[in-house]
Amino acid sequence: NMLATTIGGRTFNNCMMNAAGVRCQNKRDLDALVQSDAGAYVTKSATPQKRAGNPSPRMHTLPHGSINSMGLPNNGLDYYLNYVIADQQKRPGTTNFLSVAGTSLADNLAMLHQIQASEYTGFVELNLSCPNVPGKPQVGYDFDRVHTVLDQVFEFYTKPLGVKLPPYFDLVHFDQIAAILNQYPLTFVNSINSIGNALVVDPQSEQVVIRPKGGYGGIGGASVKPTALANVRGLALRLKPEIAIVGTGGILNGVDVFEHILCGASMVQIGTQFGYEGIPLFDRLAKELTDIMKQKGYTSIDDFRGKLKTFD
Ligand code: RRO
Repeated sequence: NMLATTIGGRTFNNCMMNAAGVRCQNKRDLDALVQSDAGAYVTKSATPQKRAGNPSPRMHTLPHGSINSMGLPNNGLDYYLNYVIADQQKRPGTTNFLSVAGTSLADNLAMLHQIQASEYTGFVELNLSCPNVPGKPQVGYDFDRVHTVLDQVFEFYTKPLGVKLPPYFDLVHFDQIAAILNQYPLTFVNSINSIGNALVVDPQSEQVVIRPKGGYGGIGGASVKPTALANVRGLALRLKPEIAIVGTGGILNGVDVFEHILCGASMVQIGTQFGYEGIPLFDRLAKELTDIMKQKGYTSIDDFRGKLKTFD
């Protein structure tokens, strides 16, 4: 199987999956992903209790992507934890991703204690990069805070864990975040979340396009691909080899997947384009990446993963 990948000793028959937040909020969405060609699914980031999220309109389509300020609408941890446990009983041997995004350290620790005590054996993606909860800064931009969170998490948490990071824009920040992450037994790092707190203006109506936060929201889709690739590559070059990279951002076609893998991704996630295209996306991307690999004579993603060439 040409598209297979391995993370933390778990094998996935396809290196492509949804990104957290998009079409993964309820059982119907998740069942559709289970039936799809995706190699795994990730659930909408959970908080301890159900949340309605921010007022609408809270997502807007752009010519080259999307802007959102959803504000963490979700069904609460119990809902997603019950789903992934039932699924692992139905399909033993498969691994999926349970995303959690507490709006406080206490909430994250409480959720991880509950997951640790449960039967769940799959991956947890700890979201340190939600840009859209008013008054709650992105943890991933506060390096001391990331250190504190991970110190407290790994005091007790022993199951496979990864973190979802915001994009970084300075090489010194790649150095700083990698130096912190390398101190912990992380299974993976997922880069990037949306480019937070952007502002889209409609000149015709002279208005912002989404209601929350005065129109500020996170950008996803085609326009974030160069930032995503820089982050995937920047982390791949700095993290210890035991930490796999999940590449997210700007994937619309097989070429985009190929580029993420060249930059070091072992798995890729698709958010905005999955929102626009739905389940058929995964079959299309699998065909497109397979065609590229065949043209180049590659038989596995390990043949080119992380092997991007530079001039010096
Ligand atoms: O729900 C959201 O507003 C949201 C989250 Br938690 C996130 O991590 N990234 C994003 O773009 N939106």
